[in-house]
Amino acid sequence: MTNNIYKKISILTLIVVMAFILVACSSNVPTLLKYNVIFEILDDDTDEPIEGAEVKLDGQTKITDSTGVVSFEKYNGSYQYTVEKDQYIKVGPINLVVNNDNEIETVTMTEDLVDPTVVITNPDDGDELGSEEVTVEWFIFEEHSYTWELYLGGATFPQVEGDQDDPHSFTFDPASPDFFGGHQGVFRFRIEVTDAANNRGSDYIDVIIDARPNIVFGSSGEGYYIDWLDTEGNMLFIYVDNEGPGSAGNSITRVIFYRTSDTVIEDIDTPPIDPGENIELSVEFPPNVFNPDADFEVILDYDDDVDETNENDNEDIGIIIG
Ligand SMILES: [Ca+2]
Ligand SMILES: [Ca+2]
Ligand SMILES: [Ca+2]
Repeated sequence: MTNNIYKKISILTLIVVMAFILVACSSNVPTLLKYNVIFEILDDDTDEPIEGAEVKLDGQTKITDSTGVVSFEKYNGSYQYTVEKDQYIKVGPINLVVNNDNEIETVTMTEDLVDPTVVITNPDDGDELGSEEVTVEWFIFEEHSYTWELYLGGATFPQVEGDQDDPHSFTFDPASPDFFGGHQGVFRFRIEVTDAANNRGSDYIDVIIDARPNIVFGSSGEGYYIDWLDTEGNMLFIYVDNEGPGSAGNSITRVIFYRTSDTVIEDIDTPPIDPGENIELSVEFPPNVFNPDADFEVILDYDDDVDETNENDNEDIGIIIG
């Protein structure tokens, strides 16, 4: 009984194995064969072979020998290739099909020995920037296709990049925190161009940018920076404006009240002020300041927390007639 079962199983196994072999032999299963793909790279003007051309096929890169030849081995399939060589116009990507045979691909390349020329036309070298938007503009002279990159300041990554079809200009606000906000100095704007044959050209300008804030006495709306409202608790109001192009961070506004025989100091925490913003600060008059008039001094950015375009317009003396 047990024997019988084993026999049945082994016969079944044999049938399955034979069936499998039969299927494998009868169906036309393609054998995995590699074919030679041979590139021959020539100068289209002289017909001479180009040595040292970089042929990239399906992600694999090889360099042509002195006869301008390089070869790959590929299975049947469809692949893309490019050919690059300095001072020749890049070729590809081009589609190549391997179908049961070796392939010989002859590629002719066009020489380009002329570097691209770029000229920045705006702004001018030495221009002073920082209080309004600026548009960088440039011309590129190059008979073949090319790409360009604009670098602002000491950046190692381009601010913008494009090719011959993109606008050759870039508009931005130098005083924005994304650019030079809060800073001042000489900054270089540079264009780098690379043509299709990998020739390079560049131009730069050095511009002076002052994108710092400037904290000044603001306005109550009545042309004066202080206000006294006796009905709201004997408060002194001080208006502070940022008339510089950059944003001002936190600062301290110091008020020194002069009394008959001593002084009282009040330091007011002053929040960040955007360019063009006018904020209101308030402080209570200490006792006995009115004797009968109230005399005081106000110093903006007392601890010099904010680097400003003008540090010499931060102090004033006030008097309110009692
Ligand atoms: Ca060129
Ligand atoms: Ca100032
Ligand atoms: Ca300051």
